[in-house]
Formats: sequence, C-alpha cells, structure tokens
Amino acid sequence: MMNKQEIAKKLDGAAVAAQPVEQISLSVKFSEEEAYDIQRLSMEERYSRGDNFVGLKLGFTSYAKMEQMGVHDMIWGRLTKNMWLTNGSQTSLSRFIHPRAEPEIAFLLKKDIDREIGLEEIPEYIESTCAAIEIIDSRYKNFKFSLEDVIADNCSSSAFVLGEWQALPKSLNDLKMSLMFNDEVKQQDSSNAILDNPLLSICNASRLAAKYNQTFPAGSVLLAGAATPAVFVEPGTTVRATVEGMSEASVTFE
Ligand code: 0L1
Ligand code: MG
Repeated sequence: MMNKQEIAKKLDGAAVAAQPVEQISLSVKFSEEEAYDIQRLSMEERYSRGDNFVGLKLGFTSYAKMEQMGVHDMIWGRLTKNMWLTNGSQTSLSRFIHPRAEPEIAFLLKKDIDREIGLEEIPEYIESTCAAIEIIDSRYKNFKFSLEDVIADNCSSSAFVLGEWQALPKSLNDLKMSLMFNDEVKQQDSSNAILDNPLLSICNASRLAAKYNQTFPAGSVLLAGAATPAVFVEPGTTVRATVEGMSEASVTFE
C-alpha cells in the first residue's frame, strides 16, 4: 500500500512525464485532509527542483458544479512559477496530457493574508485584477477522479496565463466573460457564475489557506475560479479569455 509520500511522487512523476496514472482512490482510501497533505508533498517535489510557489487557485467555484460533484465547498491548489505562461506566448501541447482551458479572473495580493478576511477588507489586501486563463490537466486517465484524488493532484492545475493587471474596481459583478479558440467563442457566461461574486473567492481562499496553514504572501496571485465549463485544447489553437472591460489573456498551443 502506497504512503502519502509515494502517492505524491507518483503524481509528480505523472505531471513531469505528461503521462496519466490510474486514480489513486481505486487502490488506496484516503481522506480530504490527507489529500491536501499529498498535494503539499507533491508540490514540494517541484520546489526541490527549483520551482517556486506563486499563488493559489480555487476550483468548484460555481454552486452548480459543487452540487454536480456532491461537495459543499471549494477546493484549492497551488500555482508555481513554472506553471505561469507569458501572455501572448506559444507553448507546446506535448508538455500536457489532455489540457482544458477555462476563463477566469485573477487577483494580485498587496499584503500578506494569514487569516480569513471579509469582503469589506478586500481593498486593503488586493492590489489589482486581470482576465486569466487556467489550463487544467488532470494527471488521471480520462480526467476521472474522486474529490480526494483531484485535491491530491493539485486540483488539476497545470498552467495559467494572466492579462494586464488593472486597478481593482468596487464590483466585478455582471461582466461578460468569454473563452475563445482562435476567433470562435467556445464558452460565455457572466462573472456572476464565480460564486455569485468573484470577490468572494478572495475571502474563501483566505479561509482555506488559513485552515491548511498555507501562507498567502503579498505578491501572490489568486485564480478565482472558472466562469464556464472547461474546453479541451487542440493543436494550433490560440486560446483567449476575455472579461468585459479588461485586457485579454491569450496563449497559443502548437
Ligand atoms: O479549476 C477548476 O475549476 C477545476 C478544478 C478541478 C476539477 C477538474 O479537473 O475539473
Ligand atoms: Mg480553474
């Protein structure tokens, strides 16, 4: 029976080789708490190779998706420097297994968050916001996993792209968000799809980070969660995420 460190190494190996593995929970039972331990250990493998923590991502940030997955809370994962793709750049599909893209909103922290913060405290902690793309790429075969499996696998997070930062407005509600492949709109919804209010993702990230003793330092990025379902990326595609009133984020997959 694999222990947490062995599972972490297996998931890290799958990410490095871009080769999927069987769902861990089919052979080993582990709790949500243990899944976050495995995630941390697996990310420590990356840090030991020189990669660095740069922020957090939230998943399952739509109430419809939580209900669909039978869960009552968001999940969170860690973002690293090597996951950060330059806006407008090209990247090879071969570094991924079966990547999907989602349109998101990102935030930049200007002050360390070490406890749960409320909506009214956000201007004190958040410097700016931008349109973002998250590339999710489950390390499990056929993108199939239990809640514990996906948490252990860093919530499928694989890469992200940020548009240009802009000052944080008072509200981020009612903004049209689109995911485009070349010039074709693949998905579209309102920013309200993110927790009814994307700013709430900051409060939730602060709560979850504090619960799991993850520091969330000034300068970190927060990916707030997707406004639409994720779409499989194909070769030769320029993926673009647009948020009304913000500059777009884009990346081309060769
Ligand atoms: O970022 C997300 O919303 C995805 C969370 C992980 C679940 C999945 O891979 O679909
Ligand atoms: Mg996401």
